[in-house]
Amino acid sequence: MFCIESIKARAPGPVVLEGFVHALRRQGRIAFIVLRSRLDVVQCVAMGPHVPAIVAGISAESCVRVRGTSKLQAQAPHGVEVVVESLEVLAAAASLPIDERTEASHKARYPAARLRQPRELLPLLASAQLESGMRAWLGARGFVEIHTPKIMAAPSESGAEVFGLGYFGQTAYLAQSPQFYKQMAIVGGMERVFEIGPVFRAEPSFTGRHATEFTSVDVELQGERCAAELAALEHEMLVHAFEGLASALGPHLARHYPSALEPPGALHVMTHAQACDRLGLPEGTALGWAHERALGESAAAQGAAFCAIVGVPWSQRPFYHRRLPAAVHLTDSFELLYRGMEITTGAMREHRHARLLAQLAEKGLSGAGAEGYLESFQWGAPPHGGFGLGLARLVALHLGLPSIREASFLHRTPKSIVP
Ligand code: AMO
Repeated sequence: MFCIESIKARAPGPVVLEGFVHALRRQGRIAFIVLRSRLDVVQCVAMGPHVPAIVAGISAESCVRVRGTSKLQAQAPHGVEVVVESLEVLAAAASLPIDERTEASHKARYPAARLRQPRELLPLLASAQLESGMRAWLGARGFVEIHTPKIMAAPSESGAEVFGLGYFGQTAYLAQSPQFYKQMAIVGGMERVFEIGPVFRAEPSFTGRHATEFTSVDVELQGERCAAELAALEHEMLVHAFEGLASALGPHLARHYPSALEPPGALHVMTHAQACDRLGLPEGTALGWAHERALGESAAAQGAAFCAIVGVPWSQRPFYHRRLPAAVHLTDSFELLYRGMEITTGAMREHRHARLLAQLAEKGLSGAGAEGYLESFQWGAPPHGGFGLGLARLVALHLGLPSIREASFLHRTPKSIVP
């Protein structure tokens, strides 16, 4: 692994570099070998009678080790090049089965080959950077990272979208979210927790917004606040993560995904009723993707990439969301749209045991398998709330990718579970 800035900072001097052959060009007794490490490339120059021996048998994308001397060279890309003394082929590459022009679904079949293209690798590096930016922001505010089981005795969200699996003679379920567990951590006194981990949804959807397995950023915290305050907290976290991303990968993003460098602006907040009004819909209408896009456009017209919709009807929310005391047909919950697409659902939770059970019954649910979650509320659950954010959606929207597949290393859909 190498970094072009550190080669440049230490030039002139001896270097040993390992990387992939990004490009190879021969001009008589001179050969230019462009070496790549992640997104960085450096030009290596081999000269003299040993050139044929050095370049013999090197194919594009082979993994090689170059020993040589770096020197500042104004004409070279990034102003530095390496004069090659020896080159060792560590692993010769057969020609890649895909290139930049290959159709995205076919590219997805070859993840290792796909990532050799910097434009395909960059979203994954951006995703990791956003993740660490969020982690740092949360850690600095006293949030504790937890890891909760992904095998559960009951569905954690809607029963319809859950994968069941055989589990020693009984049925278990893959976690649709760490919802119950993150709340139980709060009831247990952890005060502020988060988890960044896999969740599973048995949704037979083939859109660019859905996967059957994805990474969810789940946050939960103790304290009396309202949904708009939770949305503001998430907005602050995301702005921080965007800034960290821009400073880590700014020049690469500017080249490939310039939309990632556009400032998101202030958070735009509206009630669900106002959203319906703005769209000319009857109050209480369930909002779909086209509605979200239209709301995103109207927020963008006011300079806001983020739009929070608060006060979502109870009929559209899960049993654990707290209702608004002055309007019990509404919940103290929010959806966060980014550039016109939902990336988050969040809410204040119903923390009063009797009311939680009443809401469960009102939704026609038995709570079977979720007894541990439900009973914990008997022991004095503090007011709390939180949210769940789909990481791939965030990355796709931030970079302007056509779908979450391009924001994922290995994308899972109802029809794709290989490789
Ligand atoms: P929800 O079910 O809305 O809320 O999910 C939260 C966020 O996860 C993302 N998401 C998806 N991403 C890719 N593929 C999918 N199939 C998919 N489904 C959802 C979206 C969505 O906004 N427990 C609550 C969160 C909470 O209240 O804390 C929950 O999971 O970006």
